[in-house]
Amino acid sequence: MGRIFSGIQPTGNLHLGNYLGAIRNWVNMQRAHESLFCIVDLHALTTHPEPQKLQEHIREVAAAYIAAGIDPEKSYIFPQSSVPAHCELAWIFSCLTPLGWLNRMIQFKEKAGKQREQANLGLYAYPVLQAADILIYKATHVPIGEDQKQHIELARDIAGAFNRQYGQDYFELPEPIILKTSARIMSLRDGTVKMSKSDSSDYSRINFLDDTDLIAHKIRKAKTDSDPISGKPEAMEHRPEALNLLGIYATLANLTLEEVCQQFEGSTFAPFKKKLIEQILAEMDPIRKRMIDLLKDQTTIDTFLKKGSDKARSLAFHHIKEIQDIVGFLSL
Ligand code: AQP
Repeated sequence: MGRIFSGIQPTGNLHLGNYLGAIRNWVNMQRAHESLFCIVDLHALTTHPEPQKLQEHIREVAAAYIAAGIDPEKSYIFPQSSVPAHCELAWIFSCLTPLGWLNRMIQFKEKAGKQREQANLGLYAYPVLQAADILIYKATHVPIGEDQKQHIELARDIAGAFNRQYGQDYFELPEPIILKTSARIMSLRDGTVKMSKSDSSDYSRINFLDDTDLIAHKIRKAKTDSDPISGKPEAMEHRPEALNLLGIYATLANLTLEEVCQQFEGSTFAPFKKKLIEQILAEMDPIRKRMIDLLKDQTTIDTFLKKGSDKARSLAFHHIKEIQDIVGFLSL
């Protein structure tokens, strides 16, 4: 039984991509692994949230985890900021990470865009903190979406750099788990960009808290084309929005894309969208209802978060003491 670590930023608008690409898979994994599911609020600071909104979004992510089936008694659900050792280790790693490694990070280039000079140091150093998030718990496995692969490779490189610098195999290199069931969900308005919390258009995504009517409306409005569905996914490569909707259906129904294309071959998108709406509602409606119930009771959410934080802190504290000793800090 390994130990897994993963997390989501509390930046609001938690969406179907976060669910199908991450949370849904974690629910199954927690049965076989000791699991830490973090709410990475330190990372969220790179986007300068209003303090009150940040608190609200942290509780929303916690409620979403629990509503989707993460068991707060078994797995650790906690905000990153409640375990100071993440930052302590991030500093030690910062001193071992060459700038050249960070300059290669695609996500920084994408997120900073043309405003590179204005981008904050936190965004640039994000993958170093992410490496610390994982390694402070000596996590053996990290379930991630395809988009996070480069960051996990960097975490492995940093772990290797630490081991070499201090001449011991302290860190085992964490393995990324990129599941077949972990679909990359694209925007409902542009099938070439991923569904994202920060997209300015709410019609680009299905949010966890969207009600039945809104979900149906968003899917009906989702961009498609007037051609019928082909029986082969390869024949639709130039139709990214169409492929995305078929992919969402396939993931929810636990089918392959080929099977879904065959099932709907020759159909236009209007009848397909009706079926897709049914699939999404069947999965997301009960989660939304549980989430709303949980959010009415802030004390219970905070109790779960406190419990998760206590467990995470105690594990991290043990490791940071060993690490401080290895690097030569005095134990006072
Ligand atoms: N569209 C997606 N399809 C599949 N998986 C996705 N994930 C995010 N978007 C999709 C997965 O969700 C986990 C946590 O993501 P995050 O919120 O920490 O950061 P992100 O990847 O930057 O997510 P967003 O929605 O794009 O947020 P913003 O807009 O705030 O940057 C990861 O496992 C990720 O793979």
